[in-house]
Amino acid sequence: MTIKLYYHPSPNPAKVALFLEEVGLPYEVVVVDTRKGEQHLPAFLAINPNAKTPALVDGEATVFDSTAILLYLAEKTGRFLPLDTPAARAEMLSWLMLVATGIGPYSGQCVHFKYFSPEPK
Ligand SMILES: N[C@@H](CCC(=O)N[C@@H](CS)C(=O)NCC(=O)O)C(=O)O
Repeated sequence: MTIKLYYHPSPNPAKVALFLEEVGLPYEVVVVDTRKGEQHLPAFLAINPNAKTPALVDGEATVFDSTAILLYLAEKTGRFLPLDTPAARAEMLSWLMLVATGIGPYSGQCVHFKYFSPEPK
């Protein structure tokens, strides 16, 4: 069964699309237009109750949040994982979580406040 990637052209979904392209796994894009509010439709909320893209359905597996999806795909394919040693895993997890909890959210807030909710001058 083909993987379905619930996608909007923005940074977090792009991480997953890049991974899938790099490993050459076939997948089908399901567009979720977040500018039209499609992330709040019941059919999508059943896949990601957090109402954000990306999300991925792979047969019986449903996974949302870009970092969870990257780890899921890395484990499924055996790609982009370091040697299975505590030191190598620690380094990989540290950089992955830095992007997930530091760079990603703060970049998102920067775009939001700069373009969508700017301070009144
Ligand atoms: N922690 C989530 C963040 C996902 C996220 O913020 N997605 C954005 C697109 S980059 C989105 O769906 N925004 C629509 C909204 O917040 O309503 C992840 O890493 O997947």
